[in-house]
Amino acid sequence: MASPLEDVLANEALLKDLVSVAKDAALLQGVLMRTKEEPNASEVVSYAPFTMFPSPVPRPLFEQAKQVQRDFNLLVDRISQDTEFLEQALASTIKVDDFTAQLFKIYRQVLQEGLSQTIVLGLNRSDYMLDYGKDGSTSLKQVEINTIAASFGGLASRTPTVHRHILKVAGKSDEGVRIPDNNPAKGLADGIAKAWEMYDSKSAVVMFLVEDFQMNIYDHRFVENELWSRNIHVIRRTFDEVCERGSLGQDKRLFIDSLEVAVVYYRNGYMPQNYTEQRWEARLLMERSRAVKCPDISTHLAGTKKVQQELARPGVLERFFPDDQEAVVRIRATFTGLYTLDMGEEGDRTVAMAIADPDQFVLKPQREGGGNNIYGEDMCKVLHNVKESSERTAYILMDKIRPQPVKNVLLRRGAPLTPSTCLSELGMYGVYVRQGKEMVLNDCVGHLLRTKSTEHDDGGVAAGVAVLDNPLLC
Ligand code: GSH
Repeated sequence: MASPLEDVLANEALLKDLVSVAKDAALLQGVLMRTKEEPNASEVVSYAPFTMFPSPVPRPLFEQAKQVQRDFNLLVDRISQDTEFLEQALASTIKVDDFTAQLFKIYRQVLQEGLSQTIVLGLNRSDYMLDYGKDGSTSLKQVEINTIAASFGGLASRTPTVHRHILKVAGKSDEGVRIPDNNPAKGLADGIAKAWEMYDSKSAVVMFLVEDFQMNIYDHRFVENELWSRNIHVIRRTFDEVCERGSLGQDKRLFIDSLEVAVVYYRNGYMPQNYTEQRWEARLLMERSRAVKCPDISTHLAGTKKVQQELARPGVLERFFPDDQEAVVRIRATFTGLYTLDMGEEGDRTVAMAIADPDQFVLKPQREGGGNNIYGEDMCKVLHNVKESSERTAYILMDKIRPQPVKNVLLRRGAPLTPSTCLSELGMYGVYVRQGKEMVLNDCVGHLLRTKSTEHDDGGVAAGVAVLDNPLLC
């Protein structure tokens, strides 16, 4: 796609001048990350990787993504309450995928014990690419929905100011108005604050469940500080700290270091390597507790790839929206082809189809955190190896979405200054709070545009592949 900033991108001398303007603007706005060398110290930090310029996004597709977010919030929330559906959808996956099986074990245990909390808090991000059709049309296609640790809402709240400043210095101030305002940090905090308020204990805290290595801490801090500004006490604890010092008190209230926890906000716990046997115990402890979990175990499961694939089957969305055909149509319009690899004829057809034309598809395991998908020759190898065994049901197959490449400059610590051919992914942040049967909050609270070089098939910002960006609405 032609960028409206093509003249600037071709001007080498200007780009050189803009590099330090851009990096300093990011530092001044707090678009920061800790370094790999010192992931747990704030003594020396760097800018979070970002693009020099915003990337073009058609306004109607941006609006479509915003509008469908409330439907997705309802969908995720309804799936999380449908035990029969989750059992059926994940039956084949949990036989072969240990991670999903562990999550499912906790889910069953919590169900059996009976839910100890009726307040549900969902903070998610639905990610899309803009598929460029052979007829020249562009359409919004969902990549996935992240129901746990959906990140970068904090930093994304500050990047519009950075890009507007860069455009001004580049002599393109007029373009700045096409960058939409964005404040997911506030919206995510609104959701957490609502759940905290409904928990109804002034002295209880919000606990961010964090990693051992916390490079992305500033992203968290924007949300934390929004909560502190409302006089909500926030603590940060790791799984190991919960293992050592967490306990359940009366009525299954969750305590750590003598503090009662009203809300557990998971920014960790979405990958197998986040867990040890003890940490699984800690996850179970938190899930059994009366604290509001974001996400609770059923909402975590609702975000799996297998569920995403099952939703694309005819009639399944209708199950969740029996009286709202319009929501079904809005959601379905964002789906691309999704195919089962379950044992049986349908799964056999999927294998054959993928091997015959690997470039059209992506093979996805049940993993979060980026960089797990399998493409091309590698996909064929994996499928050849697993096609006769139930191991194949650990994956789903999806049509490859093909956005139009755009030129941009990716600014990353230590990387050379050269314009790259890039692809972008647009995410929308969804926030909802439910108590029992009543939805008390359901909103789209902002967006995230991430851009990566076309050299990489897969991977987000946390995985070190994509960088932060902003839409330039056109
Ligand atoms: N633990 C880190 C944090 O909490 O900031 C990273 C969490 C993470 O990787 N979250 C995924 C995500 O939103 C969803 S499970 N990734 C976006 C990206 O890396 O671009």
